[in-house]
Amino acid sequence: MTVRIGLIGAGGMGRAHVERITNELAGAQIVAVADINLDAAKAVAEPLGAKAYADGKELIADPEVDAVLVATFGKVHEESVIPAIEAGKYVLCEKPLATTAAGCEQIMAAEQKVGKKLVTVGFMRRFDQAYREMKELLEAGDLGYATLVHNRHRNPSVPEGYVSRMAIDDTAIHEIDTMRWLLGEEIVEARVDRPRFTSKRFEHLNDPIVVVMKTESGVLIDDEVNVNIQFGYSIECELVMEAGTARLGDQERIHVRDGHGDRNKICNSHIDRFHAAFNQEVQEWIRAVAKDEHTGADSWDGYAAAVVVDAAVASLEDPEGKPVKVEMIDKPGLYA
Ligand code: ISE
Repeated sequence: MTVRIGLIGAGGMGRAHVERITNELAGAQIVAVADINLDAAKAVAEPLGAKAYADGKELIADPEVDAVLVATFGKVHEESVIPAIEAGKYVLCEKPLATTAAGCEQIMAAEQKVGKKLVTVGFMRRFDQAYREMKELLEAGDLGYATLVHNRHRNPSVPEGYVSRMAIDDTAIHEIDTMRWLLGEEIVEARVDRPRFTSKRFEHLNDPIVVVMKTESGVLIDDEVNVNIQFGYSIECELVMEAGTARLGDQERIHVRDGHGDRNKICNSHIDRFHAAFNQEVQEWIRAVAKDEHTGADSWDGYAAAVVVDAAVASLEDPEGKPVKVEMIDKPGLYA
């Protein structure tokens, strides 16, 4: 079966998904593209012989669309995700699932009504080979349990429209999800520390910051979010266990040693750094949809990330930066 996918949102992320589905992955085809800017939708759709829509809801209602890929701005995710659930179609929604916990709860309510998990949240690091090996190593238990995790999330620069809370709801949200998944437990508390800020930032931005989180069992997680580091896109993670540590390779590139030094090329964005992880994520989603199965992070994971984001943002906005407890509803049975 070829899964017929409708893409909502023809921006950079959406176009990167079209490229991988069309040229790199198996089992699916883009049959429709929607964007509030109809010309942008047409520019992506026409070379593929796909239909173009200005309204995502029309794309969702199209009987030739089997599954929906949502790559619009986080603030408008609910307006595509909920109608797709109501139409009984599988959805791969880029992170965040919604920008508020209430939005995520509405999405979970819609899924519970249908009685089926249809939503996958695009937390692609769960599909990264190195993170997967780290999780396997931890779960094998030979090195004991986790005590600490150190993370560094660095972007070369961000545009002026990037505001301080985005360091958490747009950037650190990846570590928030990855840490819950890696450790297999919830984050219960978050605090934001502010070091000396870089002169490379726009004046309105707190940058860098360090998000410090604690899990149910007491694992301490730190996450340096540093979004104007200039030199490139760099993700680091070190898991500390009782009798050993595991560290992620820094870049998805070869290592060269020659007369100029010992080095690897530096990626510039998440799209190249996590190229293989995105491919793996979308390929597993396509296979799962064809078998009428769910895969990847579910709506509960989207909700859990949103409530940790809320706690961290509250600490960021507190002049004393006090730790804030994460408030969570009970997990609905559908996500058990
Ligand atoms: C972007 O949306 C991402 O998802 C990237 O992984 C992250 O590094 C970046 O800060 C975000 O803006």
